[in-house]
Amino acid sequence: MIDEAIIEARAGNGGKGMATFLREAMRPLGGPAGGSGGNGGSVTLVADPSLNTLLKFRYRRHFIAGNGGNGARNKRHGANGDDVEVTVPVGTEVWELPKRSSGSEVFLGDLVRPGQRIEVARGGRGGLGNAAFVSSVNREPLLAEAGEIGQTVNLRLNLKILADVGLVGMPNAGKSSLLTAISAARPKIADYPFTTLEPVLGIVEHGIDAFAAVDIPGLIEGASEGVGLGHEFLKHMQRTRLLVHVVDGSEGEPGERIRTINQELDAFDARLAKTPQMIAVNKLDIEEVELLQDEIEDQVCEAAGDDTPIYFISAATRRGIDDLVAAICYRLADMRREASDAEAAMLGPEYSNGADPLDDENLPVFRPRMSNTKDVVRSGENEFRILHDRAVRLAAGSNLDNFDALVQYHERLERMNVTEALRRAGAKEGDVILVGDWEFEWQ
Ligand SMILES: Nc1nc2c(ncn2[C@@H]2O[C@H](COP(=O)(O)OP(=O)(O)OP(=O)(O)O)[C@@H](O)[C@H]2O)c(=O)[nH]1
Ligand SMILES: [Mg+2]
Repeated sequence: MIDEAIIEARAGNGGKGMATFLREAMRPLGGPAGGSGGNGGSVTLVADPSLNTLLKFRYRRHFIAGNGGNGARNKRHGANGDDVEVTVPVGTEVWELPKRSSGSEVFLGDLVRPGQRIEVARGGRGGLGNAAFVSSVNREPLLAEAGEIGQTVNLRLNLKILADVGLVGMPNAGKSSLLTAISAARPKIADYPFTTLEPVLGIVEHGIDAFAAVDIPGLIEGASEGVGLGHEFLKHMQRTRLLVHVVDGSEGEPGERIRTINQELDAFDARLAKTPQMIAVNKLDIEEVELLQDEIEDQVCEAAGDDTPIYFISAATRRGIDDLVAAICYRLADMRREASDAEAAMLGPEYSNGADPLDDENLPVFRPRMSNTKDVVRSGENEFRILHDRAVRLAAGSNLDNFDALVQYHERLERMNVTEALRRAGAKEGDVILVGDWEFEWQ
């Protein structure tokens, strides 16, 4: 199963605003007529319940949204760039990789509900054309803005299966047999350890109730340190609400085996070890299991604790299976009732209440963080560079060699508080001010 992928999402740049004047034969005065640039397209991840793995990202890793079109004459806006939607399986965690090797990953969000979205890279806004700068004091604006650069992010997608119930236990205990008995899933079953090599999800229906269960490879002592198939599958247990701990009743020392598994869960994640459990002692159809039932129960109870319910089942003959499924449903219903509203929204009761999850207005929608840089830096002894985003874009879209344009630019710097920032940074008359490719003297 492919449950991790690295992708790049690149949003589109905003289009450039235009600085131009209407010069028609019949209208000698004309007027500023440069249109604004269109917005760059964004890249959004969408949770799609029809996907089960991140396999598709093996073949495609780059997702690039369209650039905004440039503004044009006659106040014509540039077209907006095309957005890109990338579908991912429900249960995908999204992490932004650091831009520098020294940085750390940033968690962007968790797509736990069908239809849930995360905008991971926002398109740049289009630059304003000079028509947009007309005001009562400036009827002939010469300025226009360059478009904003779209965000580019590298993401690590980590799929953690979302299931209500996780089946854990030693190899050969009968976890896959149990999943087969209770759902339409058909995992491989065989008489040797490590039959199951990757997680299998099944939907279990019980009357009008239903829940999702996930079967993972068997665990053995040292699994949390990589022994056997290791712990890499345990992450799929982290979001279950209930563990059904399957024990082979026909093997000796059931209590010891339960303790071993619980120690491995704890070594992997202490919270996982606190997930409520039910014990399913399997293979009740074998005669000695039935004969030793009381003894087994005592040992299991001692290892698992008094408040952990114990069920005797036979996945092979289905004996005890209905009782176990009913008990799981009751338990889950109790938990849903107990969970606070906020938690309930995250846990996703959509399997049971038939509500359309897309209708949920409380669905969290994640947005990318906006970078926040300084407005001004000192770049030399008598030299300062303007970093303020709008000021930089305004300079890039304009011709500051034109004296009138430069005067207007200074007025804008004042309004955007960049003048103040320059003063605070220590700029004095005669100092050199750099902005993008432009350079002028501070006055
Ligand atoms: N007699 C009997 N045998 C069973 C029962 N359930 C499972 N088995 C047998 O036990 C063996 C292991 O079953 P699986 O369901 O593959 O066990 P598992 O826990 O998924 O094993 P791994 O995937 O290797 O961890 C198979 O030979 C099954 O036929 C049962 O209720 N009674
Ligand atoms: Mg199995």
